[in-house]
Amino acid sequence: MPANKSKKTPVFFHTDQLNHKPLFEWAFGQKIKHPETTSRAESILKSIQANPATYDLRAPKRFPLDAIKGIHNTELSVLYKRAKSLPKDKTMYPSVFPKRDLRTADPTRLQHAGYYCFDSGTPLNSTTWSAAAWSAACAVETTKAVATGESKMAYGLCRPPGHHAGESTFGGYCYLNNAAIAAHLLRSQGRVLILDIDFHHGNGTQSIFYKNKDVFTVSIHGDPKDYFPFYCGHENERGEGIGKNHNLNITSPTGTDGQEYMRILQKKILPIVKKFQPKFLVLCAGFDTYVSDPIGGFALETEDYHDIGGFIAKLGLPTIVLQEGGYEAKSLGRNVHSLLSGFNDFKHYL
Ligand code: SP5
Ligand code: ZN
Repeated sequence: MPANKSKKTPVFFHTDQLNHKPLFEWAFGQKIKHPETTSRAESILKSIQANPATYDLRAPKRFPLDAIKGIHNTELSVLYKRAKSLPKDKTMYPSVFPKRDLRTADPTRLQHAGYYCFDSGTPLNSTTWSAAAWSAACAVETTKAVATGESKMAYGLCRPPGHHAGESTFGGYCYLNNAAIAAHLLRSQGRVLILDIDFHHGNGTQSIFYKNKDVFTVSIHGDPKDYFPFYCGHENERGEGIGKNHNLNITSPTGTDGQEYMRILQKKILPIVKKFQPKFLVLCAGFDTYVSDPIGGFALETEDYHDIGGFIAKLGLPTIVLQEGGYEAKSLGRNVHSLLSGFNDFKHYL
């Protein structure tokens, strides 16, 4: 039997990731129930645990301080650690967001959180740092499982998600950029392609690698004219300096379905892979493209994720799959399993 074929897919998750429980967010003046719930992770876990012959569920053991430092300014972790001393029932919702070039801030003061944060949906409490760091640890372990050749593909159940977090900014329910941390670990071994299929533009990842050409960032998303994060993710953002033409934003209209999505992948992603010749792929796997997602505006069905997984597998690259968004908890586990099965059902070794 060809090597690897009988192996299970490594999956990483740490139970401390469940301690972070944002309760509500402010959305244009409305107080709404927070979409980024613990039930999301529980739905995925249930689906993983229902398939013990397919998945090997493990907990990361090492707290990933070095890996985080590889991407993020230390002020961010100083701020998150400061939030650890908040009383259990207290949450910090930043509400003053200064224009950066006009201000300086002190990350040991929680009231200054607004300097680092860019929206009103990403609060800090005593558990945020640990949950975000263990989420990043999942990304680190997933990366290792693939980089060592143990597995062609592995999945990090990263929650909270990461792709909106920048070098020294957080927002969009994201505190640490898990995908950027993964790519940074890999880049000494060769070129890395980050493909972001979350419904929202991966603005944090884009900004981190905007002036680099060894990490190519591509994001397929709802048009930021209408959707979060609004101020970037437009198609004319192509990278800067030596990074020029190493960032690609692909916007697609509200209602985009699986067929249209597959057309985008075939037409836009294949040529990039052919030209850029990455050694690794990091997939930012958001499922808020699902038809009944409460936030996203696309119309993908569960089977479409199977096709996407097959497309990704066909690229033939060692692949690090990291969880991003997806807010209909009851379908999330099923959709994650559909994507991963799509990858695994593709026969690499025939
Ligand atoms: C990781 C990720 O997917 N983050 C997304 C952050 C989106 N935050 C803005 C959500 C605005 C919610 N508006 C609800 C409108 C429902 N019709
Ligand atoms: Zn999203």
